[in-house]
Amino acid sequence: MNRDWIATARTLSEALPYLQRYAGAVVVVKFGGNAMGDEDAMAEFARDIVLMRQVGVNPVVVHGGGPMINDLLNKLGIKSEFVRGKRVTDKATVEVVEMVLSGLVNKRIVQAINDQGGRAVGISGKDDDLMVCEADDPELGFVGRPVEMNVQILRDLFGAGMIPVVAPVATGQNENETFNVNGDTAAGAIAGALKADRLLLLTDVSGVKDESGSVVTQLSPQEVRDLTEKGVIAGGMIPKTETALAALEDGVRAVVILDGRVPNACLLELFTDHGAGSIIRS
Ligand code: X2W
Repeated sequence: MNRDWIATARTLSEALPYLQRYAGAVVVVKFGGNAMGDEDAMAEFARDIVLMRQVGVNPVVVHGGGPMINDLLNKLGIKSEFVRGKRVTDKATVEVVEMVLSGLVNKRIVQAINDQGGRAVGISGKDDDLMVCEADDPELGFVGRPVEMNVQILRDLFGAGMIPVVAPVATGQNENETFNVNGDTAAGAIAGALKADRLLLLTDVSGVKDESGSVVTQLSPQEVRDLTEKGVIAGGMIPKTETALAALEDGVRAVVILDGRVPNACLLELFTDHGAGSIIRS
């Protein structure tokens, strides 16, 4: 018999304890704009999500789309800048953010999942008041910090066999307010409110690195704080590790920061002995 088939059957057999462990689990997957890649990579990501659902996991996809927002802002001639990893968002910008995230990016992911035989439903933080925000910092304009989460809509969608795909756009506490929420922040708040078993932050780096530049496969919250104090965790990694620590405090069991460009990154993490990226847990 062909060796490849024997290896495939063995891989499936070895996955059994993981499949049993994650049956019924809630897994929140943050899919960043930089991790999205081309159509093939999108189809592969979608396939992993559909497989998760097929084996009894309840996945929620929370997406970003920073590069896609930049593209449309450039075409419209609207200038944009980031302060501490967050986009300064005026009235014109928040309209573009909502169009791109709730429209283009959200529906692209929904379609990719449905093309693989899943039943994805695209929503934003506005739907059923899933995520209600207040202004994060006056300097940032319409950037939201989640203050109230209503995750029943996600549980209803799980119960109906659906896969929720959430754009990080939220409503405010006053009428007619729209907030732009950092995708990692939104994924952390949703994972926390659901007390998820796993929060997977898919990005374009291989994980949290130590002083020598090698990826640390397991870290405690204290180790994260120490590496941050030493300046080893810096730049774009800071919002991710901050999200991770906040989510753990809210009751998420573990957070994994991993490279979404690695083929089948989610499956590698959940269903193999190997794991992927850096896992942070108490
Ligand atoms: C982000 C929302 C999208 C996002 C933005 O405007 O770019 C803020 O910065 P990635 O692809 O995950 O970076 N919001 C407040 O987070 O996209």
